Amino acid sequence: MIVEERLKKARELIDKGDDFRILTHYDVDGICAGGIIAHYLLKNGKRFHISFFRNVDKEEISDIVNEEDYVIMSDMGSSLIDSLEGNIIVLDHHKPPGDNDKILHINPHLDGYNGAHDACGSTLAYMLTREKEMIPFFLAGVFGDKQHIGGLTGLNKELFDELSLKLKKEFVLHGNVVNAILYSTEPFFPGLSGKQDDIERMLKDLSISPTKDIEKLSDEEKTKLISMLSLNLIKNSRIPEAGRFVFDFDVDLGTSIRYLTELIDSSARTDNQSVALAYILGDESAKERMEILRREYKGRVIDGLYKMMENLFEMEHLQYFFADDSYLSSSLATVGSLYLLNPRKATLGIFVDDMVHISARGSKYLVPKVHLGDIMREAASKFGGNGGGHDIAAGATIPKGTEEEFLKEVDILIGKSLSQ
Ligand SMILES: [Mn+2]
Repeated sequence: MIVEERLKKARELIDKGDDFRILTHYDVDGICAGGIIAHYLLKNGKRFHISFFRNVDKEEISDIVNEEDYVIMSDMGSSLIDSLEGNIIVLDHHKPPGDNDKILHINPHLDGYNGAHDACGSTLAYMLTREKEMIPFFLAGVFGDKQHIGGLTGLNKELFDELSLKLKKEFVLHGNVVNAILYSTEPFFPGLSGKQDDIERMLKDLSISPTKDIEKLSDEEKTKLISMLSLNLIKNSRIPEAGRFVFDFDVDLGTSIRYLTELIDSSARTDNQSVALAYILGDESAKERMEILRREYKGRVIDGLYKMMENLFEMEHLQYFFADDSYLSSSLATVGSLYLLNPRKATLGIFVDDMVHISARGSKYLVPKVHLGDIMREAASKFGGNGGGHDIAAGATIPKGTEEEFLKEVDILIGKSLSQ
């Protein structure tokens, strides 16, 4: 297997160096992958300098690479594979345009795996370093990239089996009952999330003390709470199975991996990657800061969701809304498409600065026929923009003023795919 062979060579290369530059993606998977590697370097007496990237700019990366003796890229790098040479390790799971033996290119696609599902950046980082204490962060990367949805496959499944880890459906909320509902966006409970007085009123009706921890509720209290929240989802969501969203897959390692993923995600989306990194490297006090960031970010998402529900525009095969920033636009599109909006239509979040940025999400109803990444690419190129991505999650950037025509084009292309 190419991956295993090159991982071994990568460990040998790390043994040789003293000083490493880690370049990693800004999101949960990127933070976890980069953090797992940084932890390994420190443990082995090496120094590192880590940088987080939202966009992989070829010139910027090659400037850095030229200055450094040893470079490790995680959750990114395969797209630049042709241009790299030297003491470089690339651990990426995005589909590579090719291979390059002038560096150590480690990508599950090279062994015939599907990088969208079978392994993510943190999977590869864990396989490189094999440090048991980093298992929660391997898992958070998998959850962050939503690779566990639909069941584990490929290298993820192999590691789960090897480490005797179990994916189980659990109640999604944790900790203080009021706060748990107050900041919940996955799922989002319309009329409760973000509204403390309404939550307290509901809890009073159910005779549940608002200061209690969910873990300490009696079976009867928990059952009442779960049915009330389920009912909220059934009433407010357009997704037929919404009532079941109060349970979701999790791994219980003393703490909930789903919750850990939310904490790291909030650091990522508020551009506080270093806080999550500090936590991965063992600074327990960083958890409190992540908690604050989670509340801050969730509060913004919840405000955005209420606005989205009031200002949603519908076309035949898509629904769209405007958001205040680009992180928010993608979070809102994700939450809207997974938990709230019409699952028979694509969901598009639009953010405008000097260009128009679109985050597009499909659904399980659309995916068999509609490849949003291809549609974004085709429609954007027609209006002088760029687009692409996965079948279910994609994006595009187009010039200002073309958005109306662009949306019409996307609507037509989705319709065409559906009728095939
Ligand atoms: Mn990733």
